[in-house]
Amino acid sequence: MTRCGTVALAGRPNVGKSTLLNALVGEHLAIVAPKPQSTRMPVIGLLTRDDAQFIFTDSPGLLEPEYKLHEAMRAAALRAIADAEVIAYLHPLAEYPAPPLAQVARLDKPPRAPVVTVYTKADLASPRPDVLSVSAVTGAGLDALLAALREHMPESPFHYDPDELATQPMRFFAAEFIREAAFEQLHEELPYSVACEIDEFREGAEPVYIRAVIYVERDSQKGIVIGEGGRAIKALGAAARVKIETLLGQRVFLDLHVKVLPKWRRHEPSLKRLGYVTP
Ligand SMILES: Nc1nc2c(ncn2[C@@H]2O[C@H](COP(=O)(O)OP(=O)(O)O)[C@@H](O)[C@H]2O)c(=O)[nH]1
Ligand SMILES: [Mg+2]
Repeated sequence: MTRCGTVALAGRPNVGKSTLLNALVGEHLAIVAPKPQSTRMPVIGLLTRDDAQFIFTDSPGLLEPEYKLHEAMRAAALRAIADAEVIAYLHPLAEYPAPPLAQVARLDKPPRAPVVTVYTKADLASPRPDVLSVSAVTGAGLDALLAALREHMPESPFHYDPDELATQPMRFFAAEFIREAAFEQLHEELPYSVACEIDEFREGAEPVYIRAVIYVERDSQKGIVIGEGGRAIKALGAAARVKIETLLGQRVFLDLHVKVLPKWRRHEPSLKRLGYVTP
């Protein structure tokens, strides 16, 4: 009998959830940034190894909401925990020991699913023999982690083709990679004001034609994103295009536009339109 189930990667912002998802799946699916709170929506990654199929969900970090977008992010993180068959609770090894997940997530009651505590960024701390630790950078500990998770996975037929890595549509990843480029190229708080919407995704074309809108919250931000003579938006678009082409395996023409959606992070209808589900 095979095993198959969902594994939620949970933990505070910046503990390495997205990087670990990518390392496990072997493909850059989830966006990663040195700044916290880059992940806003769950990203699903699949790994089928021997008799086990792992359905990993990367989700936003568990945080105290400061505005409406954060409420949507926290709700998504809590849903991922509630829906999981196994919870991989991530915490940096350098900050050993991890506080209880229920405390970090402010859960009323302990989660239904078994919790496997995983210490991350092991390459940055001295080793500890008594805990499960991984480094997404060196790959150390990943096989042991999979073995530990497998023990908790229900017996079940596979839900997906063993060759599949992702379940979400390419337009989702396109929007995410544009945001990732924004996190790389824009400074300070500006990436947090960036949202992205794909207006058109023409697969039949060669190169694939993608029309995307970057939303910011104020006119002054729009000026910065575009930059002098359009230089900033050009560089951002070029970086995002390469990321999209890598996952898609096809050449892309990225037609990028910048618009202002005033205070969208605090505005329920704007959040809804951008696909963020508030509780
Ligand atoms: N040295 C090292 N850095 C890591 C590791 N995993 C993640 N990071 C870095 O930690 C930061 C946050 O990672 P990310 O995956 O975005 O964290 P998330 O917010 O929990 O999803 C990024 O700068 C990553 O490059 C690791 O295993 N080793
Ligand atoms: Mg993340």
